[in-house]
Amino acid sequence: MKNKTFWIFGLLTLSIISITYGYTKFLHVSKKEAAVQECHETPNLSDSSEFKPTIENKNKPTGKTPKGMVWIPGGEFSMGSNVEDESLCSIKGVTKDAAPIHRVYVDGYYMDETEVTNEEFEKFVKATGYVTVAEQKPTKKEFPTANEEDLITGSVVFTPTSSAVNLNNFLQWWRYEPGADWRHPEGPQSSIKGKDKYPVVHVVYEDAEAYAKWAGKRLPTEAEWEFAARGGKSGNLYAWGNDLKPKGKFQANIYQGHFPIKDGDTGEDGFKGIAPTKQYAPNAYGLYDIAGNVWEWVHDWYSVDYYKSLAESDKITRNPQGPDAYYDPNDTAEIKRVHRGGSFLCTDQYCTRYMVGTRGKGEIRSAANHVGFRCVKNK
Ligand SMILES: [Ca+2]
Ligand SMILES: [Ca+2]
Repeated sequence: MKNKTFWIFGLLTLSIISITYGYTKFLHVSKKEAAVQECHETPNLSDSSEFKPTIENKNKPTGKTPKGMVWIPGGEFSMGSNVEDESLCSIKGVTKDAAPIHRVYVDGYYMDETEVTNEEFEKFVKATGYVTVAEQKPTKKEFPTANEEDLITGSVVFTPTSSAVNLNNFLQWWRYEPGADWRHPEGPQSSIKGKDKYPVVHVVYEDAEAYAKWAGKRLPTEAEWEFAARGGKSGNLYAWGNDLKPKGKFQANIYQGHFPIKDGDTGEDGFKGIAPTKQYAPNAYGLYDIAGNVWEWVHDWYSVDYYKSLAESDKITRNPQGPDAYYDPNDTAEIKRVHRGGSFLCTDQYCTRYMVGTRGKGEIRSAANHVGFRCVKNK
């Protein structure tokens, strides 16, 4: 990475990377522990009795289901995760922000059956002339201490390491790439030609929100996202059940092999890197890639203790919209909203956020090549 782009990499994108991988506890892990990179274990189901059955609403809309969307009935469900071995090779409690399990009710809604694709996003851009944040030159106003020559348009791209590395420094496998944006996911020399059905990436929260508004939709709340992802089931580890590979078959585009080294991704699940949408079976509600492929922005501010605050109430929380403000004591400088579902880079060696109850988070104006979104619509 060039020196002049290093600072902007830090300012713009440290949080999206760090947060996405839930590194905060990780940084406190000893080098000896962190060096353990090959571990393939099944997460322990903690106390499944904390989960109560999902009670789906019975009413269905009489109107026509919008094209490319599915009806999610809504209802009452147990939200969150109490699994301790979520990631980072048996380092317990990495993502305590998904605990405790708490009871939530959401009204029914339509949801995009896939992540928003390049083809769909292009229609929006053509219709509106919209310019994403990654395509806009950073300004002095936003980065007052930066030198003018360092204000370079671009985004963050995953870059495999040349050899095995200790997983305690994510800067080793991410770079700020000048000219990277949704049309050029790997940098200016790359393109989305022939990738119409791939999820759009390098979109920040406001880009996702602008698309949703144009489409007559909105971003899901975190509760809506999780209700939909669970597919009417309760307490499962994954959107499809409790076995990562039922009958030996992967159900989502995640990462197998040695992370994050060059040629380390074996693509055992069928894809090295990002995949077109709809390559795996949908969940019980007909949603594709709700786990893996790309992270998905949701509406809620990220607050580390939001679930705890909801669980302290003895009432069922109805249609929660997230906390009033973001809060992350481990990183007070960044403004974050929630990401859900994990990505093609999630691996049992480092980040198992493809597990259905777990959470991610991202700085609201930071983009990367593993974050996208899908929308919902009221009936
Ligand atoms: Ca894969
Ligand atoms: Ca996804």
